[in-house]
Amino acid sequence: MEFDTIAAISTPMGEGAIAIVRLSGDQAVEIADSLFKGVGSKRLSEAATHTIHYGHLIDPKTGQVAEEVMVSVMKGPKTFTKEDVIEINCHGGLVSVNRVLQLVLNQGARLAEPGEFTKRAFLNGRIDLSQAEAVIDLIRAKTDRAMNMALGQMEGRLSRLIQKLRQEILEILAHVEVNIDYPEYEDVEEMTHQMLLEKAKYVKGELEKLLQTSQQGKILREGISTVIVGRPNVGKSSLLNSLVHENKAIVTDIPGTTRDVIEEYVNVRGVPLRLLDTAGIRETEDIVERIGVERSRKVLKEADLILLVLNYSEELSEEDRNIFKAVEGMDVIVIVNKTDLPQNINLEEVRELANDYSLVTISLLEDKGVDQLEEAISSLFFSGAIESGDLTYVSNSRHIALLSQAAHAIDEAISGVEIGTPIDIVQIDLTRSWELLGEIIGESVHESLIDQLFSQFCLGK
Ligand SMILES: Nc1nc2c(ncn2[C@@H]2O[C@H](COP(=O)(O)OP(=O)(O)OP(=O)(O)O)[C@@H](O)[C@H]2O)c(=O)[nH]1
Ligand SMILES: [Mg+2]
Repeated sequence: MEFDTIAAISTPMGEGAIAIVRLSGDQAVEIADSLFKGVGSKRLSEAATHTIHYGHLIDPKTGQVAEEVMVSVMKGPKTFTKEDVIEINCHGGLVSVNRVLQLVLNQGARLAEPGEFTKRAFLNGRIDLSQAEAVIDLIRAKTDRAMNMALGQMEGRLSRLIQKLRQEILEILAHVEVNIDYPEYEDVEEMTHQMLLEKAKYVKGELEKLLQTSQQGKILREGISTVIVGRPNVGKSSLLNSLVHENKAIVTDIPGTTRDVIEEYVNVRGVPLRLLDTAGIRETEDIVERIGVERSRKVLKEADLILLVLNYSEELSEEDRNIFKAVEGMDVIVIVNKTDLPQNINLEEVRELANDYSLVTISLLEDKGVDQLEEAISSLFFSGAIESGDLTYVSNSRHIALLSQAAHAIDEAISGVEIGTPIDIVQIDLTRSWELLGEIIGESVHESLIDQLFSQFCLGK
């Protein structure tokens, strides 16, 4: 495939020590060379690949030095896009990096679209679609685990698994083909059915295993959505601050301080949490606070984990009980805060309400009990398979949808064989699941199925 040469600023906008303008395409080296003046008369086009060069960019219009730079020359195909790639390291100011970009655009590069470098890596066959998607996940990763998961997917973990399953389906299809070609041999038919069922059930089992990881995969990717709820002034915002080890949320002794939902990402003993601090739930006349309370109720519904905070120094109120009712059936940790103050809460009553939820008593003021809370959070989530790091996780909703459609198609094929549906109908379902899986890695062209079938299996033999 042939493409024009694209360029973009590859570092975040803002002030930094350095910024990078990246170019990719046939003209990349030539464009950089037309601007670059290195030490002596060295040309970038003569430079060895994967080397870096100090020099200046000269504006061809004025002949003036435009910027002091380090230029990396990376010739295809061993580059991110498989094309020739140039990276110009310049000073990290907005004016400087924009000036460099403008210069390369003036010399004939085109401004890249978002994601276009990665798209080229895909179109040039260096990575498949699921790997390209992993690049995005990697950039957006908010937790260690999310990052590891994206790295695994980028390295092609999911792709290899999908390819293996597609291979299995191809083999089944090859046998079906034999069956259609030689219908007169009865034992061929019997053998085919037997083997078809066996293999199809295996593939279905594998697909289901993958789908089972998807819930966890999503959690690893996005963090466990954890909502801190409670009456006003019980210490919800203090709890958020304590867990993220920073004063992110405003804390005052005025009930109704938090008006909006505050979101922070934090790792609690390896468990990635998306922490949401909410407005204290109570009946209120204040319009702004009321909107906040409404929002609290809304985020409650989408939570994976609830941290329900009570006040040790006050009696349980009707509002507290209502909050217990609102979170019924969810994963809840009950936190009784302010144990440094005189006790007015009836802990027996709390235990009854908490039922089989875990219950911890803490004092955020004295920093007591936070350890136990962290312990409670991590034990909730490390009881399952989430810890085993070598599972291949599926977290992308496009992948999840395709996987479950493919599993459904395989299912149809299996029940088709079992009730004696003509084999060419079964073949349609199998082919469909093969194609659906192909869509995950971005290769699903009907012709390639035919090509592959004939190149890999000698049916006439
Ligand atoms: N004595 C004592 N005071 C605490 C403790 N934790 C928090 N506080 C105080 O309780 C008050 C309310 O704390 P916040 O964290 O703002 O409470 P909140 O639940 O977020 O309140 P709203 O946002 O109004 O719903 C503040 O004055 C805190 O300093 C504690 O463990 N002991
Ligand atoms: Mg608050």
